[in-house]
Amino acid sequence: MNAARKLISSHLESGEMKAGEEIAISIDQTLTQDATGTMACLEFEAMGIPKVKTKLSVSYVDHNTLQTGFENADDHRFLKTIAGKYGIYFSRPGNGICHQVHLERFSRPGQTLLGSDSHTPNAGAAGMLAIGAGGLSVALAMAGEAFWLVMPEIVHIKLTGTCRRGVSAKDIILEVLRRLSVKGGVGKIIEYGGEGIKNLTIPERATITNMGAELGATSSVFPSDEQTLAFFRAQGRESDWKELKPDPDAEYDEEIIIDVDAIEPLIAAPSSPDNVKPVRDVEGKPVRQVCIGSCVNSSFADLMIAAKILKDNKVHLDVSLAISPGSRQALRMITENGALADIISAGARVLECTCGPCIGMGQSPPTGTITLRTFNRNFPGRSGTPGDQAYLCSPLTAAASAITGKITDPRDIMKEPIRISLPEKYTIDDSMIIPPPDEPGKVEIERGPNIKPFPVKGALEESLKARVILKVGDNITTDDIMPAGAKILPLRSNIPAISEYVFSKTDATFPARARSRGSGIILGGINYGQGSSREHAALAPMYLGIKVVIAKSFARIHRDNLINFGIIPLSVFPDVYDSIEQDAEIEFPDLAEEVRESPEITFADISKGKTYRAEHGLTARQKEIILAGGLLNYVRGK
Ligand code: MIC
Ligand code: SF4
Repeated sequence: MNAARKLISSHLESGEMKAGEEIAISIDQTLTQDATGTMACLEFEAMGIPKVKTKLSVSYVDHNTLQTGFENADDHRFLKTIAGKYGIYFSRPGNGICHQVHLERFSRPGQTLLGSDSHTPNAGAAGMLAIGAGGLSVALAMAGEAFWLVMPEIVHIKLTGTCRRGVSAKDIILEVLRRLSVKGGVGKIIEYGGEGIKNLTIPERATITNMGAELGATSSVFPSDEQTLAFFRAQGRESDWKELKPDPDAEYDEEIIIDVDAIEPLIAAPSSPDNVKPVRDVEGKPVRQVCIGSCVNSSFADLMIAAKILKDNKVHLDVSLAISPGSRQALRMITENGALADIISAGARVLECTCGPCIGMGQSPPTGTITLRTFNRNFPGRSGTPGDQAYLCSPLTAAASAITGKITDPRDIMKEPIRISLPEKYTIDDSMIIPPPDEPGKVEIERGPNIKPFPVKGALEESLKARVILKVGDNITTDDIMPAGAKILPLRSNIPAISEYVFSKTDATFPARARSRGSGIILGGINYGQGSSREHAALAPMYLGIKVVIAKSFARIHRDNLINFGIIPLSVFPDVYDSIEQDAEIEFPDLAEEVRESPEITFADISKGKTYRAEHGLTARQKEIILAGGLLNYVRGK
C-alpha cells in the first residue's frame, strides 16, 4: 500500500477503496477560518449538538482582520464565544495564518484533517490526510459525521536530485503545475516520494502540498519520516510524531518522475497558477510591488531567505515590498535573531501575520503594473486591482526582484546558495491559542448585527422552468463567482448582503436579473468553480434563486458545495454548451423524478426547440441531498 491508501484505509467508514467509488472517512481534526468559519459555526449550531465530537477542532482568525467597520470585529467576538461554547480551540487574530499555525502546532502524522479552506492539504507535509471542503461539510465533521468523497486515484510524484542554486520548493510545485495544469489533479491525491524528498524540510514540503490545491487535487501528502520527526522535535511535539511510509512494493495509479536538479527558477505569469515559465523568459520587466507571505511561503525559513537577500541592500525606489509573516512564531523568531531588522532596514513594509494581500485585504497594486507575489493564486483581479498583472514566484525571486525593481532571476544576485536549515528548536508560545473552557456549555455567544442566519432551501421541485442568467467560459474560479477583498469579505456572515456581489466582476447585473427571474441557471465551461472552498459561491447563488449549474466539468469542492446547498451540478458535452445561449429558457419536465430514478436528466431549450439528456453523476446519497433541498435538510431529516 502507498501512504495515501494507508491513511484512507485506517479511516475508512464506508465504501470500497476503488478509484471513482464514493467512500466515507472518519475525521480526526477540523480547521475553520473566519471567512468560512462564521457560516460553518452557524451550521454546526443549527445541528443542536452540545460539543464537537472530533479529537481536535481549531477556529482561526486570519482572513478578515482589517476591521474597517464593525463587521470583522463582531465576527471575531462571535467566533471566540462560539468556540468556547462548543469545545473548539480559538487562534486569536494576530496569531497567524491557519495553515501555517496548524502545521506548527496541531498537525499529527497518520490523522485526518478536514478544513473549510482549500489549502488545508498544507498539513499533508506532515503525513496527514488533509482535505479542503465547504463549511457545511466541516460542520458535519465537527458533529462527528464521516466525510464523503470520491475515492481518488493516487499519483506518485517521484523526486530525484536536489534544488540547485536559486531554486526552492516553490519552483518544484510550479514545475508540477506547469506539467499538470490547474485541472490536472482533479480526482487525485498526489503522493510525493523518491530520494529527492529526503532533503526537503517540513515547511518546504508544505509549500508543495499547499499548492496542490491549484492542481485541483483532493489532497497532497508526504510520508512521515526522519525529516518529519526532526520538525516535531523542534516544535517540542516529538510525542505527536508517528512514522508513515509507503510499503517498499507500493503501487500507484500513475507515476511521474521529476528531476529536481534540472529545475530552474520558475514563475507563474498572469493570470493562472499554471501559466508557468522560466524566470529567464520574463526577466527585466519592471515591478512596482512585491509581496512575501501567504500560507504557501511565510514560514520562518521563507522569511529568513528574504532577510538574507535583503541584508545590506535597499528595496528599489519604485517598489513597495510588503512582508506578512505566516505566524507569530515565525515573526518572533526573526525578531529575536535580528533578521527582521535586516528586512526593515532594506525598506520593507511589515504587515500582520494574516492572509492580507493574498485575498485582497489591502496592498492592491497600482493600475497597469506588475506585482510579484510568493502566493499561490493569481486569478484575475484577486489582488483587488482590476486588470492586475500578478506573478507567483519563490521568496528568492521575489526578494531579488524587490531590490532590482525588475523581474530578476535570483541566481544573478546571489553570491552563494542560500539554504535555511530547520531550527533545532522553534520558539514556542501558544498563549494566543485559547483552549476551550472546562465548562464550555456555559459560554454566552456574542452576535453582532452582521451575523444573519443562513438561508435554507425547500425540497427539490418536481419540474422546473428557468432562464440561463449567465453563460461563462472555462476555468471560472470561485473568486469570479463570489469575489473576496476588503469590501466584500466582511460580509461573509451575512448572505443577503453578500449575494449582491455574486459575479460582480463579470456582470454586475447578475444578482438583480437572477432575483427578478425567481429561478435561474448558470452555464459554465471546463473546471467550473476552481479555487477556494468558499461555500458562499454556492450559498449566495442559491439565495438568488439559482437551481441548476450546467457546465462542461466541475472542480471538486465547488461541486460538493453546490450539492450541499441543493443546486444540481449537471455536466454536459461541449456541443450542448455551445448551442445554449445566455437568456435561453430551459425546461426540466421531470426533474425530481429523474433525480430519483434515472442516471440522466432531460431538459429542453424552449427558445430553440431542442431537447437534451445529461448524466447527473449523483451518488445515491447525493440524490437524497438534492431531493431534500440540501445537506442540512437531509441531515435533519435523518
Ligand atoms: C482563498 O485562498 O481563496 C481563501 C480565501 O483562503 C479560500 C477560503 C475563503 O474563501 O474563505 C480558500 O482557499 O478556500
Ligand atoms: Fe489565506 Fe491566501 Fe492561504 Fe487563502 S491562500 S488561506 S487567502 S493566505
